[in-house]
Parts: sequence; structure tokens; C-alpha cells
Amino acid sequence: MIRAFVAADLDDATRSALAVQQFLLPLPRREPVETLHLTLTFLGEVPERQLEQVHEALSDLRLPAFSLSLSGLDMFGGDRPRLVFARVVPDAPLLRLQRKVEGAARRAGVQTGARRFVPHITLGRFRPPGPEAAMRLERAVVDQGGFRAGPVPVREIILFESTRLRDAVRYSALARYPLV
Ligand code: 2AM
Repeated sequence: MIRAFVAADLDDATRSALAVQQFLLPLPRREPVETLHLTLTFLGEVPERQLEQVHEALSDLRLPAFSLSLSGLDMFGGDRPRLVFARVVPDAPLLRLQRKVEGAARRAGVQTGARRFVPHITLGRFRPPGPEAAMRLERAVVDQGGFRAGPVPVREIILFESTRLRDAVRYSALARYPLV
């Protein structure tokens, strides 16, 4: 079984802008800047043969290159925050791409879950800190709410394998699909 997901890659200028935000936030843990990405569809643990079918379906997609806009920061977890992210504006070209990728995964027989797509780029993922640290973090997220970036060009999407290591996760690109 291979744990996999499909994501849009980011250009260097956007990575740098996000790294600045990471350093301004009191994050208990930061995602390594070179692994920042926008997940389009999380496939979960899939058998290798099925992943090959996802690969074929993704290879058949003909999709245009487009741009993203990033607008503000947010958290998942409420008053027990466990993830801080940059919000990605859910505009039409992104939603169209996401639907196509999800459709390709489903055609290959992958059950992708019913969660609504909330486009985001995770900056930090961690165990919820204590109440004081959580409040400091929330305040910083609000203070940095004016963060904007873009247009972020998206010229390819990537099929990633995710491997859980002892205290980290490694993402390896299995295949790349150019948007034309
Ligand atoms: P996240 O950053 O919001 O956690 C690899 O784990 C990528 O797939 C991450 O970007 C992660 O998003 C995303 N993902 C979506 N659903 C997931 C799930 N149920 N379990 C793990 N990762 C998930």
C-alpha cells in the first residue's frame, strides 16, 4: 500500500513569502519550506495497482495552467489549534482543477472521502499547545491576517507519496503532470 496525495507545487517566490509568515508566527512546529504545497486530493493508503490507474487517469487530463491567490491565515482546531495555514482563494480555475483530479481518483476506484475542499497551504502542524501559547498563536494569526500573495503560477500538479518517519513525514514526487 502507498499513502499518496495529489498537490499543486509552489514557486520559489511564494515559498519565500510563506517562510516569512512561518517565522513571524509562534508555531510549535513548522513545515519545512521545501515541502509546502496545496493538496488537491488526499488518496489515503492505496494499493500499487490502483495508484497506477490513478496515474493513468491523471495523465489523460488536459488542463490549463492558471494562477492562485493566497489571502490571509487561519487555523484548524478552534481553541485547541493543531494546524496553521495560508488560505487559498477558492476561485473557479482551482475548483475546476480540484474536481477533475478528484474525478480521476474516483474513476480509478479510490474513495476520496466526502470532506469539503478547503484550499490551504499548511505552515505548521503540531499537538495543540497549552491555553496561553494557543492564545498567542491565535493573536498572531489575526495580526498577520493581511497576508496576501499571488498571482502564484501553477504549471503542473504532482502525485506524491507520503512516508511517515519517526518524527517527520517525507513527501516524494512519484509523477508530474504539466498543465498546458
Ligand atoms: P493538511 O496539510 O491539511 O494536513 C499529505 O498528508 C497531505 O494530504 C497534507 O497536505 C494533508 O493536508 C492532506 N490531507 C488531506 N486529508 C488528509 C487525511 N485524512 N490524512 C492525512 N493527510 C490529509
